[in-house]
Amino acid sequence: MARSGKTTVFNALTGAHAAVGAYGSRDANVAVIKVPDARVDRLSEIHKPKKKTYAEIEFLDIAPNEAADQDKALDSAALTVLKNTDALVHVVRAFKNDTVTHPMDSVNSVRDVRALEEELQLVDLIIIERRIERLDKERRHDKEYEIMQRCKEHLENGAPLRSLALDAHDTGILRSYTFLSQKPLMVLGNYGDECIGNADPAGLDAVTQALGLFHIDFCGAMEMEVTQLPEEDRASFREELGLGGESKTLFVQAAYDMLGLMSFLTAGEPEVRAWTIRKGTKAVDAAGVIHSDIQRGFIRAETVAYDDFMESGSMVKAKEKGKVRLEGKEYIVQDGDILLFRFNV
Ligand SMILES: Nc1nc2c(ncn2[C@@H]2O[C@H](COP(=O)(O)OP(=O)(O)OP(=O)(O)O)[C@@H](O)[C@H]2O)c(=O)[nH]1
Ligand SMILES: [Mg+2]
Repeated sequence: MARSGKTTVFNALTGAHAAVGAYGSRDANVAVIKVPDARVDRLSEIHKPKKKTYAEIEFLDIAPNEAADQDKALDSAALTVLKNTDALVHVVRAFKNDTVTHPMDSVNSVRDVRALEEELQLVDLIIIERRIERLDKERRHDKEYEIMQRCKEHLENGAPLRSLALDAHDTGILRSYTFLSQKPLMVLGNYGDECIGNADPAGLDAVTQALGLFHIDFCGAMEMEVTQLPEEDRASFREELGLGGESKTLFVQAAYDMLGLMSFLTAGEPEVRAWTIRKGTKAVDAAGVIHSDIQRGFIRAETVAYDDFMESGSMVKAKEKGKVRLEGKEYIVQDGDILLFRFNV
Protein backbone atom coordinates (compact mmCIF):
# COMPACT_ATOMS: atom_id res chain seq x y z
CA MET A 1 0.00 0.00 0.00
CA ALA A 2 1.23 3.53 -0.73
CA ARG A 3 3.26 5.36 1.91
CA SER A 4 3.54 2.44 4.35
CA GLY A 5 7.31 2.88 4.60
CA LYS A 6 8.39 0.34 1.96
CA THR A 7 11.32 2.41 0.76
CA THR A 8 12.32 3.21 4.35
CA VAL A 9 12.42 -0.51 5.21
CA PHE A 10 14.23 -1.24 1.95
CA ASN A 11 16.93 1.30 2.85
CA ALA A 12 17.16 -0.05 6.39
CA LEU A 13 17.73 -3.62 5.20
CA THR A 14 20.00 -2.94 2.23
CA GLY A 15 21.88 0.19 3.25
CA ALA A 16 20.67 1.83 0.04
CA HIS A 17 19.82 5.52 -0.10
CA ALA A 18 16.66 5.42 -2.22
CA ALA A 19 14.52 8.54 -1.97
CA VAL A 20 11.93 8.24 0.79
CA GLY A 21 8.59 9.97 0.36
CA ALA A 22 9.16 10.02 -3.41
CA TYR A 23 5.53 9.44 -4.28
CA GLY A 24 4.95 8.74 -7.92
CA SER A 25 8.41 7.48 -8.88
CA ARG A 26 7.65 4.60 -11.22
CA ASP A 27 10.68 2.35 -11.13
CA ALA A 28 11.29 -0.34 -8.55
CA ASN A 29 14.38 0.07 -6.37
CA VAL A 30 16.73 -2.90 -6.46
CA ALA A 31 19.52 -3.84 -4.04
CA VAL A 32 21.32 -6.95 -2.85
CA ILE A 33 22.10 -7.68 0.80
CA LYS A 34 24.73 -9.96 2.15
CA VAL A 35 23.17 -12.46 4.53
CA PRO A 36 24.78 -11.98 7.95
CA ASP A 37 26.39 -15.30 8.92
CA ALA A 38 28.71 -15.57 11.93
CA ARG A 39 29.91 -18.96 10.67
CA VAL A 40 31.42 -17.35 7.58
CA ASP A 41 33.20 -14.84 9.84
CA ARG A 42 34.55 -17.47 12.23
CA LEU A 43 35.72 -19.77 9.41
CA SER A 44 37.43 -16.82 7.77
CA GLU A 45 39.37 -16.12 10.96
CA ILE A 46 40.69 -19.68 10.76
CA HIS A 47 41.34 -20.03 7.02
CA LYS A 48 42.31 -16.40 6.32
CA PRO A 49 40.94 -16.76 2.77
CA LYS A 50 41.60 -14.37 -0.09
CA LYS A 51 37.86 -13.97 -0.43
CA LYS A 52 34.92 -14.10 1.96
CA THR A 53 31.51 -14.48 0.32
CA TYR A 54 28.15 -14.33 2.06
CA ALA A 55 24.89 -15.63 0.66
CA GLU A 56 22.84 -12.88 -0.96
CA ILE A 57 19.23 -11.83 -1.17
CA GLU A 58 17.96 -9.50 -3.85
CA PHE A 59 15.34 -6.99 -2.76
CA LEU A 60 12.88 -5.12 -4.91
CA ASP A 61 11.01 -2.13 -3.54
CA ILE A 62 8.05 -1.50 -5.78
CA ALA A 63 6.61 1.85 -6.66
CA PRO A 64 3.18 2.64 -5.24
CA ASN A 65 -0.04 2.71 -7.15
CA GLU A 66 -0.76 6.36 -7.79
CA ALA A 67 -3.86 5.58 -9.84
CA ALA A 68 -7.15 7.19 -8.85
CA ASP A 69 -8.44 3.92 -7.45
CA GLN A 70 -6.38 4.09 -4.25
CA ASP A 71 -7.92 1.15 -2.44
CA LYS A 72 -5.94 -1.07 -4.82
CA ALA A 73 -2.33 -1.32 -3.71
CA LEU A 74 -1.11 -2.92 -6.92
CA ASP A 75 -1.26 -1.69 -10.48
CA SER A 76 -0.11 -3.60 -13.56
CA ALA A 77 3.49 -2.33 -13.33
CA ALA A 78 3.73 -3.57 -9.74
CA LEU A 79 2.14 -6.91 -10.63
CA THR A 80 4.71 -7.54 -13.34
CA VAL A 81 7.56 -6.98 -10.86
CA LEU A 82 5.96 -9.13 -8.15
CA LYS A 83 5.36 -12.11 -10.44
CA ASN A 84 9.09 -12.70 -10.80
CA THR A 85 9.90 -12.91 -7.09
CA ASP A 86 10.32 -15.88 -4.74
CA ALA A 87 8.44 -14.30 -1.85
CA LEU A 88 6.56 -11.16 -0.90
CA VAL A 89 7.00 -8.85 2.06
CA HIS A 90 3.97 -6.75 2.89
CA VAL A 91 5.13 -3.60 4.67
CA VAL A 92 2.13 -2.63 6.76
CA ARG A 93 1.92 0.84 8.20
CA ALA A 94 1.71 0.82 11.99
CA PHE A 95 3.51 4.12 12.62
CA LYS A 96 1.75 7.34 13.48
CA ASN A 97 2.77 10.36 11.47
CA ASP A 98 0.28 13.18 10.96
CA THR A 99 2.17 14.62 8.02
CA VAL A 100 1.97 11.38 6.01
CA THR A 101 -1.54 10.59 4.75
CA HIS A 102 -2.65 6.96 4.58
CA PRO A 103 -4.33 6.03 1.27
CA MET A 104 -7.36 4.87 3.26
CA ASP A 105 -7.23 7.90 5.55
CA SER A 106 -6.69 6.03 8.80
CA VAL A 107 -3.98 3.77 10.19
CA ASN A 108 -5.41 0.27 10.68
CA SER A 109 -2.81 -2.43 10.19
CA VAL A 110 -5.16 -5.39 10.54
CA ARG A 111 -7.45 -4.01 7.84
CA ASP A 112 -4.46 -3.50 5.54
CA VAL A 113 -3.22 -7.06 6.01
CA ARG A 114 -6.63 -8.42 5.06
CA ALA A 115 -7.00 -5.99 2.17
CA LEU A 116 -3.77 -7.05 0.47
CA GLU A 117 -4.55 -10.75 0.97
CA GLU A 118 -7.90 -10.20 -0.74
CA GLU A 119 -6.32 -8.20 -3.51
CA LEU A 120 -3.75 -10.91 -4.28
CA GLN A 121 -6.49 -13.53 -4.34
CA LEU A 122 -8.62 -11.41 -6.65
CA VAL A 123 -5.75 -10.87 -9.09
CA ASP A 124 -5.29 -14.66 -9.28
CA LEU A 125 -9.00 -15.35 -9.56
CA ILE A 126 -9.36 -13.09 -12.59
CA ILE A 127 -6.53 -14.90 -14.39
CA ILE A 128 -8.02 -18.28 -13.53
CA GLU A 129 -11.51 -17.35 -14.69
CA ARG A 130 -10.11 -16.17 -18.01
CA ARG A 131 -8.17 -19.39 -18.41
CA ILE A 132 -11.22 -21.52 -17.63
CA GLU A 133 -13.25 -19.59 -20.17
CA ARG A 134 -10.60 -20.20 -22.78
CA LEU A 135 -10.35 -23.92 -21.99
CA ASP A 136 -14.15 -24.15 -22.16
CA LYS A 137 -14.13 -22.57 -25.58
CA GLU A 138 -11.50 -25.03 -26.77
CA ARG A 139 -13.41 -27.87 -25.05
CA ARG A 140 -10.18 -28.81 -23.32
CA HIS A 141 -11.52 -30.38 -20.15
CA ASP A 142 -8.18 -31.88 -19.20
CA LYS A 143 -6.03 -32.06 -16.07
CA GLU A 144 -5.22 -28.35 -16.20
CA TYR A 145 -8.93 -27.56 -16.41
CA GLU A 146 -9.57 -29.65 -13.34
CA ILE A 147 -6.82 -27.91 -11.35
CA MET A 148 -8.03 -24.49 -12.44
CA GLN A 149 -11.49 -25.37 -11.18
CA ARG A 150 -10.03 -26.41 -7.83
CA CYS A 151 -8.06 -23.17 -7.59
CA LYS A 152 -11.14 -21.15 -8.45
CA GLU A 153 -13.22 -22.82 -5.79
CA HIS A 154 -10.47 -22.33 -3.22
CA LEU A 155 -10.16 -18.62 -4.00
CA GLU A 156 -13.92 -18.15 -4.00
CA ASN A 157 -13.90 -19.53 -0.46
CA GLY A 158 -11.59 -16.68 0.47
CA ALA A 159 -8.41 -18.73 0.79
CA PRO A 160 -5.03 -18.04 -0.87
CA LEU A 161 -3.54 -20.59 -3.29
CA ARG A 162 -0.59 -21.13 -0.96
CA SER A 163 -2.95 -23.07 1.32
CA LEU A 164 -4.25 -25.37 -1.45
CA ALA A 165 -2.82 -28.89 -1.24
CA LEU A 166 -1.11 -29.72 -4.53
CA ASP A 167 1.01 -32.66 -5.61
CA ALA A 168 4.20 -32.21 -7.62
CA HIS A 169 2.40 -32.69 -10.92
CA ASP A 170 -0.26 -30.03 -10.13
CA THR A 171 2.44 -27.66 -8.94
CA GLY A 172 4.23 -28.12 -12.25
CA ILE A 173 1.10 -27.21 -14.20
CA LEU A 174 0.55 -24.07 -12.14
CA ARG A 175 4.17 -22.94 -12.10
CA SER A 176 4.15 -20.82 -15.24
CA TYR A 177 1.21 -18.77 -13.94
CA THR A 178 3.26 -17.47 -10.96
CA PHE A 179 0.12 -16.81 -8.94
CA LEU A 180 0.64 -14.14 -6.32
CA SER A 181 -1.48 -15.71 -3.58
CA GLN A 182 0.66 -18.83 -3.94
CA LYS A 183 3.86 -17.02 -2.99
CA PRO A 184 5.06 -17.07 0.61
CA LEU A 185 4.15 -13.77 2.24
CA MET A 186 5.66 -12.05 5.25
CA VAL A 187 3.84 -9.26 7.03
CA LEU A 188 6.29 -6.64 8.27
CA GLY A 189 4.62 -4.35 10.79
CA ASN A 190 6.34 -0.98 10.33
CA TYR A 191 6.26 0.75 13.71
CA GLY A 192 7.31 4.20 14.78
CA ASP A 193 9.54 4.82 17.80
CA GLU A 194 6.42 5.37 19.93
CA CYS A 195 5.94 1.60 19.85
CA ILE A 196 9.39 0.45 20.95
CA GLY A 197 9.12 -1.94 23.88
CA ASN A 198 5.39 -2.59 23.45
CA ALA A 199 4.27 -6.08 22.55
CA ASP A 200 2.29 -6.30 19.31
CA PRO A 201 0.63 -2.85 19.57
CA ALA A 202 -1.16 -3.15 16.21
CA GLY A 203 -2.60 -6.60 16.90
CA LEU A 204 -0.80 -8.22 13.98
CA ASP A 205 -0.09 -11.51 15.78
CA ALA A 206 -3.69 -12.65 15.77
CA VAL A 207 -4.54 -11.73 12.20
CA THR A 208 -1.35 -13.17 10.70
CA GLN A 209 -1.79 -16.36 12.68
CA ALA A 210 -5.37 -16.70 11.48
CA LEU A 211 -4.25 -16.19 7.88
CA GLY A 212 -1.21 -18.45 8.22
CA LEU A 213 1.27 -15.68 7.42
CA PHE A 214 4.77 -15.04 8.70
CA HIS A 215 5.06 -11.84 10.70
CA ILE A 216 7.80 -9.65 12.10
CA ASP A 217 7.83 -6.20 13.66
CA PHE A 218 10.23 -3.55 12.49
CA CYS A 219 10.95 0.11 13.26
CA GLY A 220 11.56 1.29 9.71
CA ALA A 221 12.54 4.93 10.23
CA MET A 222 14.79 4.18 13.22
CA GLU A 223 16.39 1.19 11.55
CA MET A 224 17.13 3.28 8.49
CA GLU A 225 18.82 5.88 10.67
CA VAL A 226 20.96 3.21 12.31
CA THR A 227 21.93 1.67 8.95
CA GLN A 228 23.17 5.02 7.76
CA LEU A 229 25.50 5.45 10.75
CA PRO A 230 29.15 4.37 10.62
CA GLU A 231 29.40 0.65 11.42
CA GLU A 232 31.21 1.16 14.75
CA ASP A 233 28.46 3.42 16.16
CA ARG A 234 25.52 1.19 15.33
CA ALA A 235 25.50 -1.18 18.31
CA SER A 236 25.60 1.53 20.96
CA PHE A 237 22.96 3.56 19.13
CA ARG A 238 20.68 0.52 18.92
CA GLU A 239 21.03 0.03 22.64
CA GLU A 240 20.33 3.69 23.38
CA LEU A 241 17.15 3.55 21.27
CA GLY A 242 16.02 0.26 22.81
CA LEU A 243 15.96 -1.39 19.41
CA GLY A 244 17.14 -4.78 20.67
CA GLY A 245 18.86 -7.43 18.56
CA GLU A 246 20.14 -7.03 15.04
CA SER A 247 16.88 -6.74 13.11
CA LYS A 248 18.43 -7.41 9.72
CA THR A 249 19.51 -10.82 11.02
CA LEU A 250 16.04 -11.48 12.42
CA PHE A 251 14.48 -10.50 9.12
CA VAL A 252 16.77 -12.76 7.10
CA GLN A 253 16.12 -15.63 9.53
CA ALA A 254 12.38 -15.22 9.09
CA ALA A 255 12.76 -15.06 5.30
CA TYR A 256 14.85 -18.26 5.26
CA ASP A 257 12.30 -20.04 7.46
CA MET A 258 9.44 -18.89 5.29
CA LEU A 259 11.14 -20.12 2.11
CA GLY A 260 12.45 -23.34 3.68
CA LEU A 261 16.04 -22.29 2.99
CA MET A 262 19.31 -23.06 4.73
CA SER A 263 23.03 -22.65 4.07
CA PHE A 264 25.96 -24.94 3.58
CA LEU A 265 29.53 -23.73 3.63
CA THR A 266 32.69 -24.19 1.64
CA ALA A 267 35.93 -23.23 3.33
CA GLY A 268 39.50 -23.07 2.20
CA GLU A 269 42.36 -20.74 1.60
CA PRO A 270 41.02 -19.21 -1.63
CA GLU A 271 37.50 -18.60 -0.34
CA VAL A 272 35.12 -19.07 2.57
CA ARG A 273 31.58 -18.99 1.33
CA ALA A 274 27.97 -19.61 2.32
CA TRP A 275 25.59 -21.12 -0.25
CA THR A 276 21.82 -21.06 -0.06
CA ILE A 277 19.79 -24.20 -0.75
CA ARG A 278 16.33 -25.52 0.09
CA LYS A 279 16.05 -27.79 3.11
CA GLY A 280 16.09 -31.40 1.97
CA THR A 281 18.54 -30.85 -0.91
CA LYS A 282 20.72 -33.84 -1.86
CA ALA A 283 24.50 -33.49 -1.92
CA VAL A 284 24.62 -33.89 -5.70
CA ASP A 285 22.16 -31.01 -6.17
CA ALA A 286 24.00 -28.84 -3.65
CA ALA A 287 27.09 -29.38 -5.81
CA GLY A 288 25.12 -28.04 -8.76
CA VAL A 289 24.56 -24.76 -6.95
CA ILE A 290 28.33 -24.22 -7.10
CA HIS A 291 28.88 -25.45 -10.66
CA SER A 292 27.15 -27.79 -13.09
CA ASP A 293 30.49 -29.58 -13.72
CA ILE A 294 30.78 -30.48 -10.05
CA GLN A 295 27.23 -31.85 -10.13
CA ARG A 296 27.82 -33.85 -13.30
CA GLY A 297 31.14 -35.31 -12.15
CA PHE A 298 30.10 -35.78 -8.51
CA ILE A 299 31.95 -38.57 -6.71
CA ARG A 300 31.77 -37.84 -2.99
CA ALA A 301 31.24 -34.94 -0.61
CA GLU A 302 33.71 -34.67 2.24
CA THR A 303 31.40 -33.46 5.00
CA VAL A 304 31.90 -32.04 8.46
CA ALA A 305 29.32 -30.26 10.59
CA TYR A 306 30.27 -26.66 11.43
CA ASP A 307 30.16 -27.27 15.20
CA ASP A 308 32.35 -30.39 14.91
CA PHE A 309 34.87 -28.47 12.85
CA MET A 310 35.00 -25.59 15.32
CA GLU A 311 35.40 -27.98 18.23
CA SER A 312 38.31 -29.70 16.47
CA GLY A 313 39.93 -26.47 15.32
CA SER A 314 41.20 -27.77 11.97
CA MET A 315 40.36 -30.20 9.21
CA VAL A 316 43.24 -32.48 10.19
CA LYS A 317 42.07 -32.69 13.80
CA ALA A 318 38.46 -33.17 12.70
CA LYS A 319 39.59 -36.12 10.55
CA GLU A 320 41.56 -37.63 13.44
CA LYS A 321 38.46 -37.47 15.58
CA GLY A 322 36.44 -39.18 12.87
CA LYS A 323 34.18 -36.16 12.41
CA VAL A 324 34.71 -35.97 8.65
CA ARG A 325 32.40 -38.19 6.64
CA LEU A 326 32.42 -39.15 2.98
CA GLU A 327 28.86 -38.74 1.75
CA GLY A 328 27.32 -39.87 -1.53
CA LYS A 329 24.94 -38.24 -4.00
CA GLU A 330 21.81 -38.99 -2.00
CA TYR A 331 23.02 -37.49 1.28
CA ILE A 332 20.64 -34.78 2.53
CA VAL A 333 22.76 -31.72 3.26
CA GLN A 334 22.30 -30.22 6.74
CA ASP A 335 22.38 -26.54 7.73
CA GLY A 336 25.97 -25.55 8.45
CA ASP A 337 27.60 -28.55 6.78
CA ILE A 338 31.06 -27.70 5.51
CA LEU A 339 31.41 -29.53 2.21
CA LEU A 340 34.32 -30.35 -0.06
CA PHE A 341 33.20 -31.98 -3.30
CA ARG A 342 35.28 -34.65 -5.00
CA PHE A 343 34.40 -34.72 -8.69
CA ASN A 344 35.58 -35.86 -12.04
CA VAL A 345 35.14 -33.96 -15.29
N1 LIG B 1 7.17 8.58 11.90
C1 LIG B 1 7.49 7.66 11.01
N2 LIG B 1 7.44 7.97 9.72
C2 LIG B 1 7.78 7.02 8.82
C3 LIG B 1 8.17 5.70 9.21
N3 LIG B 1 8.43 4.99 8.11
C4 LIG B 1 8.21 5.81 7.06
N4 LIG B 1 7.81 7.04 7.49
C5 LIG B 1 7.49 8.20 6.67
O1 LIG B 1 6.45 7.86 5.76
C6 LIG B 1 6.68 8.48 4.50
C7 LIG B 1 6.67 7.42 3.41
O2 LIG B 1 7.80 6.61 3.59
P1 LIG B 1 8.37 5.75 2.38
O3 LIG B 1 9.43 4.87 2.93
O4 LIG B 1 8.66 6.58 1.21
O5 LIG B 1 7.06 4.86 2.08
P2 LIG B 1 6.74 4.02 0.80
O6 LIG B 1 5.83 2.92 1.21
O7 LIG B 1 7.98 3.65 0.07
O8 LIG B 1 5.94 5.10 -0.02
P3 LIG B 1 5.54 5.02 -1.56
O9 LIG B 1 6.71 4.42 -2.29
O10 LIG B 1 5.27 6.43 -1.93
O11 LIG B 1 4.32 4.15 -1.56
C8 LIG B 1 8.00 9.22 4.59
O12 LIG B 1 7.70 10.56 4.87
C9 LIG B 1 8.68 8.56 5.78
O13 LIG B 1 9.55 9.43 6.45
C10 LIG B 1 8.21 5.42 10.61
O14 LIG B 1 8.57 4.31 11.04
N5 LIG B 1 7.86 6.43 11.47
MG1 LIG C 1 8.57 3.93 -1.93
